[in-house]
Amino acid sequence: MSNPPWHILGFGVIGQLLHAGFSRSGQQCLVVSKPNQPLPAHHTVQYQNHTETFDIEVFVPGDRLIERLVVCTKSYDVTQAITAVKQALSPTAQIVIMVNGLVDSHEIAELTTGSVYWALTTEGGYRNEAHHTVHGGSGVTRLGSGSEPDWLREWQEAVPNSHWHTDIDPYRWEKLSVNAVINPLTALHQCRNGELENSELKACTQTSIDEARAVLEALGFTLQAQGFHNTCWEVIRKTGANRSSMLQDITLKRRTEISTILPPLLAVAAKHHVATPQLKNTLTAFQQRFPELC
Ligand code: KPL
Repeated sequence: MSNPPWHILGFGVIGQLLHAGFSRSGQQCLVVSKPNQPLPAHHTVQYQNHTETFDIEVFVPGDRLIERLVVCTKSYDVTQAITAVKQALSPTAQIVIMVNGLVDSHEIAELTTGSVYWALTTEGGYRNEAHHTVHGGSGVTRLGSGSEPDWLREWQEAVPNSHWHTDIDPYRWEKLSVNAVINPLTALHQCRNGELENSELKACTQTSIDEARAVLEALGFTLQAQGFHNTCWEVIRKTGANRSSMLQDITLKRRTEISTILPPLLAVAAKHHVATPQLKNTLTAFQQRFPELC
């Protein structure tokens, strides 16, 4: 029997890069469109040395139930987006949620009888136009939790440098911390990720890294805390040419994911009595500057 097709919910930068990966590896991948937002017939991805165009096959509800769903919407939209396709989900659906920011696992568990997995990626990309994505830098993708699902090999064919973790939580918090450092600073200073290393911004980036590292330590994620300095600077360098997703949102005057990134991290810091003055200042500055995009 052939493998069930993948379905992508949320066709932004990550959704388009994933769709391209599944298509390039010969796997069927349908895109779930938003009501009143029709999708074009194809989209284009500009890689480092070449550009490729991919046909878009749109999911039609009622055709057949969704067995494999990858959700890459904005973090604040996940619950609503899954609720909107709930009727089309198979009772045994495998759902992979791949977003920035913290999403409430309990809320999602109530929406499905299938299995829910979490994925996070440091792949960088940005859009020149709605359906033209520039692959801004290769990264690492981590997935979990529990025992390896039967679709893992196919996923790894489509998404290079993907790793399975029986416990994904430490990596979810690590990624949240990376985004808490990079995204608001790049948005506030309107700079590419790599520019955080220039002399003017380096000091406050480093202080943010130190504070986020202390939060990871307080949460008991020792391995991630120990490596956090290197992890964060490595993401900054590898995605140096990239405009962070938050800077892209600000530029397009779209709601940002700040509410699912800094406040959850600061709440945990407060609970564990970890001082985070730099991160708090960043949040305040962000809220004052972009009140309508928070
Ligand atoms: O996740 C990202 C984002 O922009 O949201 C990083 C890894 C910082 C890449 O830009």
